[in-house]
Amino acid sequence: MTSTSPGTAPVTPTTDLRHRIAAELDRTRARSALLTEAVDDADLMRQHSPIMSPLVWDLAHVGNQEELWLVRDVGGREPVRRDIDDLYDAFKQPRRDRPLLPLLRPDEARAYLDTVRTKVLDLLDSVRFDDRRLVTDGFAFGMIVQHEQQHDETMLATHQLRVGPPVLTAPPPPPSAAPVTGQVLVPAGPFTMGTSTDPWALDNERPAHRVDLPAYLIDAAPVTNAAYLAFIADGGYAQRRWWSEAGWQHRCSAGLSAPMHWQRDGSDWGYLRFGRFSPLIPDEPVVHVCYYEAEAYAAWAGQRLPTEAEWEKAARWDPVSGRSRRYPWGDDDPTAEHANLGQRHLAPAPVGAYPAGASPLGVHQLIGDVWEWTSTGFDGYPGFAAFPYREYSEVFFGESYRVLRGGSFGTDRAACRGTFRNWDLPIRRQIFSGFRCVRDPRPEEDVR
Ligand code: AVJ
Ligand code: FE
Repeated sequence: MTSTSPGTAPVTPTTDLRHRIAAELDRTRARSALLTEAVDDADLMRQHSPIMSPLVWDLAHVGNQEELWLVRDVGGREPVRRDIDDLYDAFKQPRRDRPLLPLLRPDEARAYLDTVRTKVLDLLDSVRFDDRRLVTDGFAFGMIVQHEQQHDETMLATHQLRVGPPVLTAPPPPPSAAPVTGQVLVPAGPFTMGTSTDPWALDNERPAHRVDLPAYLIDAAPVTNAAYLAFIADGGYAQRRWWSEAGWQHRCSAGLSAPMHWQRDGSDWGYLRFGRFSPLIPDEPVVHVCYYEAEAYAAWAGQRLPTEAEWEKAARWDPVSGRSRRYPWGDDDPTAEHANLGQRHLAPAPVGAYPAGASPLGVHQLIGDVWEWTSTGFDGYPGFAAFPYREYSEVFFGESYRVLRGGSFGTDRAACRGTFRNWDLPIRRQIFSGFRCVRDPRPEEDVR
């Protein structure tokens, strides 16, 4: 597997992995820089919502995690700033208190990130990828890339909560190639859920295991603004019967009456998106709804939310081979043709905009656009083992959180795949969350 040409270093799979890691680290840092250079220092230090961190906390926290895992653990090097570990420990510092901490100032945070990154690129040159499980196939580096990308998405959500003139720009998402409506039948039978082989998959995606499901019908596209508007117009928010007990309680105490960031525009609706007001686009997936709103809509529509397994089977199961794919379209990494990912656009794309990203059964936009709520609580798969630390996943296991799948327009491709699991509290809607519905076949429907 080694090829050499005169005068150049041998190109081995390991050299290739080093280059790929360096490129991913670099690409990711450019995104963090964009998100934090878009506003001034005072804005970076400010807290835009009590449930979010000041942007400068996210920035330094990303550097601190990189120092902990790559510089100290993988590299075995001396600490750069052991004194700031506690400040950037998410478990020691609740979000609401973070603006009061003696945080690194923006210039200090940037210098810290640069120092850490220089050491990481240096140790990347000589690290042995077969030494320990932590570095096998570059896992620790992949974990740190994903961590930074996840915080970048969180920072993007903070930008959405920021009050003030727009500071981010991006071209609009592509138009719909053809309308996508109705539901797709997923036949009964087993499929492989999770993975034991994807090298950068996180602990909660492992191990691969067989799940047998009865037949179900799943929406061919996420629920759109137009559909959600019909629920609102029909008094959906005013009728107790569509809401679960906990959902109704939350709807009342929080005074919910429409998705977050929606505003009345005369007799119409619009939304305020990254500081710009625009009329509602009817065929765009609804975004910024909490779990309880999704659940109520589904009940009103005579549907239910998919379980996590139903979502994953629709996204990964190939009826021809019986295999589970990495993505709905196959095993290849996403391109701009497949899915609306990576903050390339600052909005979900209308349904039908990504025909090349559809699953073999014809389910569209499972990856990208909006995170999709599932009815499943966040738990470990059978055989789960925390790796490399309990605080990433395991401490969140239980019924308090719901799993979301598929990634949003703000999710990077490095932190998104058919097996990737996100989770949040059912009341949260500052994230880029939407949903699709499923239903069980009726007895008279012949689904074999
Ligand atoms: C997987 C998105 C729920 O942001 O709380 C970031 C990711 N974990 N730092 C979160 C994460 C530690 C996590 N989510
Ligand atoms: Fe973090």
